[in-house]
Amino acid sequence: ETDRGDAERSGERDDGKLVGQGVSRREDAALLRGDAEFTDDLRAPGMAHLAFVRSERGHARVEGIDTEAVADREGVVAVFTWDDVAASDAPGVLPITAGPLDCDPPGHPVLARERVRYQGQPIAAVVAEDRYAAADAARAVEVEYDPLDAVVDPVAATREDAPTIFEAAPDNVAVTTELGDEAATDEAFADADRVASLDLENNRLMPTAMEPRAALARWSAADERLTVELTAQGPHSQRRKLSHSLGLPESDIRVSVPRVGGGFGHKNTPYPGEAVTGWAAMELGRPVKWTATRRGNYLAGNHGRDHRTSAEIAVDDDGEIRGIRVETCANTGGYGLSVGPAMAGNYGTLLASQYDVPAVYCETTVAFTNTAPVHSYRGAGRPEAIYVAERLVDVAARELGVDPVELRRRNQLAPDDLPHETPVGANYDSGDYEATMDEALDAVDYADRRATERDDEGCYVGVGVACLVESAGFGFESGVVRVDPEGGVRVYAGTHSHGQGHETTYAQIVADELGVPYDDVAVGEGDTDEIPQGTGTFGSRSTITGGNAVVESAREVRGKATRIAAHLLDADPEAVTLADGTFRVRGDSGFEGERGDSDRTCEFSAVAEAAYGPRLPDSISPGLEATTFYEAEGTTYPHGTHVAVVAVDPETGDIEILRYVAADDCGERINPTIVEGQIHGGVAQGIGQARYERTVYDDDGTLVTDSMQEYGVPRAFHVPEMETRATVSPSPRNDLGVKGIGEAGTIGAPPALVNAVTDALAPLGVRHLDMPLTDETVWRAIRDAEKSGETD
Ligand code: MCN
Repeated sequence: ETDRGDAERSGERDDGKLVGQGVSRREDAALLRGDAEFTDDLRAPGMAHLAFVRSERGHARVEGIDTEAVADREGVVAVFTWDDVAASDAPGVLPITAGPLDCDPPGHPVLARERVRYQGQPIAAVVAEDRYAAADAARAVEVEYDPLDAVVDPVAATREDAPTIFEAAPDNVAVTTELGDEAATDEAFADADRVASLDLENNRLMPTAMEPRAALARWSAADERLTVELTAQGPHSQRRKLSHSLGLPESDIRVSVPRVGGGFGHKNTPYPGEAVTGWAAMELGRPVKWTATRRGNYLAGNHGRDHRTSAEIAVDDDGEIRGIRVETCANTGGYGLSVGPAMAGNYGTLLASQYDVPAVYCETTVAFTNTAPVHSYRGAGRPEAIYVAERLVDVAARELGVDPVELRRRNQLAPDDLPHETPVGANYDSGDYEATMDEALDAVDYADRRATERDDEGCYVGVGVACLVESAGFGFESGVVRVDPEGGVRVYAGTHSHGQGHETTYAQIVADELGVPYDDVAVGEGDTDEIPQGTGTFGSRSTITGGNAVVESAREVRGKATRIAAHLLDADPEAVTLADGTFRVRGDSGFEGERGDSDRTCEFSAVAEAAYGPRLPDSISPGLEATTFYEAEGTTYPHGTHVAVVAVDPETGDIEILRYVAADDCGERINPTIVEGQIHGGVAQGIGQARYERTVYDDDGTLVTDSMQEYGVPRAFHVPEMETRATVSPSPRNDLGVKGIGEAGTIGAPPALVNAVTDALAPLGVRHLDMPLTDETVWRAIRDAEKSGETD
């Protein structure tokens, strides 16, 4: 089914191809009707339920765990602590996947070993006949703590007087990384006419997927095999992590991922919850299910961002950017040993944004603190980097007294400059950055907006522009195209959609490539038994890697199917074409079989049947399927410009977003409607970061914002109408010409909004405000500015 409205808006192709059309998402009907199955919907005969006893302390020695009182309770099956795990064959520790660190801390134990390092860390697991009995019993387990001093701020954690979190890292530094040439950058700064500087905080966020994490594990004694159904962004990487923690070979584990209600990066890392559920199922020999509560998810699910940055930009009076110098301290929490430190280390690669900056230097210190682990949250380092760069450009423009758009224009890389290697190691592939920016500026009538300082109600009006580049396409991916004897096509990929719509877009890609109807192509993801290996969905990588993997497999299947068809049609394979599921012999082939005509046809289903039957010639092997392990020729760099127009009420500090325009370029768009949806969702989350979301810990490591009452996730009415525009610069680094789009919105929105609000308040002398820009923050800034104006 094609939604013509969307398709027309997005420029439907007239060559009949599905790629490029706004086909409606096929997964939505089941999701909207409530028919889709999520992990918590699953049941297994004899299933028991697991609940965690979580640390209520941010930092403490665990002196005793009194499980006796609950062990005999009705319905309680077992209570486990670290001692039980240690007595089993399982290593019981999560893998350290952070890349090289400057220290050698112990891995995260699945149940606490003598010490807890963040509030919410699992200490014991209670398994009971039902979920309520498990939760009640977990609450009744008494833990005796010897409290230790805690530190929650990353900068404070690196000070000499800070409590030590891991003996292996006495200074609490996980790793320090440098990017770029320090000496060359210092020189550029010394030579430049001016230097503008900025201290800023990238606020800590808690990913709030609608569905909390969950797992259902079954141990088959007969097969000696563990099956875990869970919430994840990549089944194969979860299998690898479980294999590590449980001491089982990967081949003895099947991971199956049903529908997932959002991930945003936080369902991609190893956790105690899933590992302990698997371990308990093996230990008890019966199925065990665990579903995190919202509070449990907030306490112990990975968080995102949390950077403290001092940044400087060197510019000449004519507006040429000479250099960018950045020092960042990133929080990685109590056990940030997964992607967090690596992500924080790599974030500097995008600090040049869209500009030709000759010298960039970035030093990042990643610090342990007594907070939940910090890892990737939608954007994973890119929003942090672009926020720094785009705020710096605005501040520099203000100091030079030039229009921020003109300063961007003066320094933007031109299409002919690409490919372009930045001083911090990014290698941009393609794009017309200025044209994309102009799309967004035209849409908001930039010049008019800029001329308005206050509206009729007395509100300050501001325009904020943010140009962005992101990197996408990491690692390999597998793609299988399998045709059954009846002609049904089944596509599998190692990625896993958790809201992105792969079932629709992969079917579009394969239907085009194979020449069969869209409805004949089914797409499956998420089962390690269906597809041997995979990397997963994160970093806006799926279309680039999974999409191109299924294309290559479809091409191979089409080639073989054409050879079989040629045999059946008694024709030269070169003369056989396939469209809409029918093979035809081209009339001008000059090749005539015994039927003597050129209108010979054969259905795809007949070819499929022949592939598995006796009609196959000896020269062609049976079967009709292909597996591809695909790795892109290089990273792709999607880009865009987001523009926000705001009105700030001086009486209340309220910000009204009058216009929000996102012009993005993700190369060839497989499905413009889905692309638009991805931008909408990302912008909504970016607005959340810019305006509402603030994670607060007390000094002792207690999470204050541990529910949706305290944590400001934007509601529908907080998200304005937004408009999307597109430019298309195909990536030369993969056959589909695609780049990623899953994170652009979260990258563009925070700097666009902060630039807009600081622009609005510029007449008052407000230069910078840290996110979130709550009404109170803005109101105080206005009041302070007015007061100091009075004093002046
Ligand atoms: N697409 C397209 N044309 C392109 C690029 C993408 O049509 N040139 C389509 C894709 O085929 C896919 C969607 O857009 O249907 C997103 O594709 P892509 O950019 O490849 O990103 P991934 O599929 O790898 O998704 C990851 C990305 C990330 S990193 C986060 S975090 C995120 C996001 O996607 N989390 C999400 N979008 C989300 N959307 C939902 N609903 N829920 C989440 O948790």
